Parts: sequence; structure tokens; C-alpha cells
Amino acid sequence: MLVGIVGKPNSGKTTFLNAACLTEYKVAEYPFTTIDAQQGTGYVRIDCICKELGVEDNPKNSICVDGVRYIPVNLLDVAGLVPDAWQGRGLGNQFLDDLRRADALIHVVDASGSTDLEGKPIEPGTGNPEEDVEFLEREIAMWFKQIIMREWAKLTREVEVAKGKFDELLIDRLSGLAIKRTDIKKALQNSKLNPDKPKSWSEDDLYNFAQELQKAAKPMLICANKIDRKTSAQNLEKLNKKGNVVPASALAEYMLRKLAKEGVIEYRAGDPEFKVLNPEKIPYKQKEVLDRIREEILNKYGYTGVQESLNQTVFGVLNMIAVYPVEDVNKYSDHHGNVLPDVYLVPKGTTARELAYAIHTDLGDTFINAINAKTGKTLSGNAELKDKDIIRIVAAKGER
Ligand SMILES: Nc1nc2c(ncn2[C@@H]2O[C@H](COP(=O)(O)OP(=O)(O)O)[C@@H](O)[C@H]2O)c(=O)[nH]1
Ligand SMILES: [Mg+2]
Repeated sequence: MLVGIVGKPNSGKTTFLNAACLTEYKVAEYPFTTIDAQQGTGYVRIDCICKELGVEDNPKNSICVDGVRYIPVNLLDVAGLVPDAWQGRGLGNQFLDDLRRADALIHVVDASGSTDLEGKPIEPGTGNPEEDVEFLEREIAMWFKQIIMREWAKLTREVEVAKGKFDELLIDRLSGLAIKRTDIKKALQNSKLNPDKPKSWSEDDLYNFAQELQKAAKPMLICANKIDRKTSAQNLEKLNKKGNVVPASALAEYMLRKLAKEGVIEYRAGDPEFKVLNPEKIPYKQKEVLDRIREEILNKYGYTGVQESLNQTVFGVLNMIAVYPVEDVNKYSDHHGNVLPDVYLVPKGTTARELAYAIHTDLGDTFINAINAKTGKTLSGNAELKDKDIIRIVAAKGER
């Protein structure tokens, strides 16, 4: 799973990445600090099933801290997108190309309005974050449209010959963009266009289609960042009307994670509160900052918003569920005896057989049935899995 972090320069993308991944990429208050896309491993957070079952687990593909399971998700901080990046402005196309493999996007917006459309610092409160959202959606739709338009004439001719093949022919041309056939179908349905007559589509039709394709293939969450600044509250209200929005202070999360790592406070990513370990030892200034984070962010929103953004992207926007594959249904373990070793993030609606394929092609090919370890029930290949299911796949070989 790959989540792209996008937004104009100076909105806080790198700070978000550093907070989520505890990386140390350079943060600075001028545009184009970042040239290459920067990667990190972030985590989604769930209450681990180990707690409910009262077992001690040995996580392998994820981390469990006191009953809180963190499941890795790859993040990519794509450097500042500026208006008309799709035409190659700024370092436009290169940035957009970095997004090809992304399954979803987190749009980090400067909710405090202290940067203009290009990311240059301006008087706080004078920038318009709603405009930022509109511009970015347009950039991505235009980028998609441009890719679809390559060889459009040829595609339309081919579709006329082979009616009913639009999605098949188009998906070939969009390879590498992590677009699924169902995404194309959805985009066609939502834009109400006739896939048998693409020649009759107008420029506007194409744009609408590109926009719907973006929504289906690269769904987006808006992270309203810098809520620690006074001018953010008024903008947050407006932004809330624009889709899935999570208020956040990437800077606050970064500080909390760092201080936790240094042993100054007790705090896990996504906790609604923190504890100062040695209050008498911390400098006055630091205490002041921590008090502000507690009062103005945690007590008000219940989170700093970084973990919440990742969770909402994966479980809300992408509609994923978490499933634990095991080999021993009594001990909930793999064949080495590791209890609840792995958690897989799979789309809601995934069947037992599809899970087998997600684990290993061989396991899918030789699939017999599955067993729900919590209920002991046997599941057929078509049985849909539920969130937090513990599943044993029974296969002719490579049993798991
Ligand atoms: N007040 C505040 N400043 C932030 C926050 N996140 C980032 N910044 C600041 O915004 C500036 C740009 O941050 P950076 O992460 O480099 O933005 P990027 O260009 O989008 O990668 C830096 O001065 C950061 O310290 C936040 O949550 N609150
Ligand atoms: Mg950056």
C-alpha cells in the first residue's frame, strides 16, 4: 500500500512525513526545499485482537505496543505541486509521475492561510485553503486527462471497431498508474458517458471523466494542517465542506513523537494524551509548548491529526479491513509458534480465496477452504472476510 502526500510547497508535507515515520527530512520555510520524492514507513493504528483474546502476540509484519497494533503503510512525500504543474510548471511532471503508484493521496493543506498558492509566506489568514483544494484536484485531473489523451484518436478508432472494449483498451494505456478496471467502470458510470462512442466526447466530458477517474483510482483525504495557528479555525469550517477532512498539526505530532523517543514524555502515535515523565527536569519553554499542545490541540480535537489522517485514508477513504492470517487456529499462530504474527490490510469485500492470493499465489491456486479461528467455522472461497477476522487458509500445498 502506498499513500502519496501531496500539496503546495510549505503546507507541511515533509513535517507530516517526518512525524508519521520519524524520519529527519529537511523542513524549511521556502518553496522547493524538496526536489526528489521522499519515502518513509508510516503506520495505521488499530486495537489489536490480542487484547480481546487475552493472548501474548509475536508480531512479524507489524508492531504491537500494549495491545495497540501498528501496521506499516508506505508514504511518499511528493514535492511541492504548484498551479499548472501538469503542464510541467515548477518541477511539475516529475512530481506527478511520482504519484503513479499511489493507492490514495493525503492532501496536506495549510489551513492557517499563511502561504499563497505557490507556497510563499504571506500574512497569516489571508491565504485561501479552499482554493488550494480546488487547484490540486484540478492539477491531478488535468494530469490524468493528459495521459488519457495520449493516442486518444487511435483509442477512439479502436473502440469503434471493438465495441464494449473501452475499459480494456484504456487500461492498457494507463498501465503503471495503479488504476483498476473497476475504477474505469466507476468513472464511466459517474460521468455518465458512453464508452462505445468516445469520439463524441467533448473536452469537458474528457475532463469530467479524468476527474472521476482520479476520485476512483487516487481517492483523497484532506489534512487541514497547522491547526495550532490562530487563523486556522475559520478556514477549517469551510474546508469541512470539501470532503474527508482531518484537522491536524503535523508539527505538534512531530514534537510529541520526538520527545517520546527521547524519553521525556510517554506518548504513542495517535494517543489522545501524553504524560510528562520527569516534570521537574524539563525546561520551562518546552513545558509551555507541551501545555499548548495539550490544551489547544489534544483537548480540543482528541488527536494531533497525523495518525488520524493515515487511519481515515486507509480505513475510511480506501475502505480497508485488517485480517490476521494464522496456521494454527487454536494457538492463533504461524508454524513457528508466533502468535498473531501478521495483519493484512485488504479491501472490504475481500473473500477467503482472495486473501489466500494476497498471501501467496500458490496458496490461492491450491486453495481448498478457510477456517475462521474465532468461531471455528469453515469458510468457502467466496466467503467475505470481516474486519479483525483471524483466518487459516487450508490449501492442497503450502498450507497456512
Ligand atoms: N505552525 C505549524 N507550522 C507547521 C506545521 N507543519 C509544518 N509547519 C511549518 O511549515 C513550514 C513548511 O514545512 P514543510 O514540512 O517543509 O512543508 P512542505 O514544503 O510541504 O514539505 C516549516 O516552517 C514547518 O515548520 C504545523 O502543523 N504547524
Ligand atoms: Mg517538503
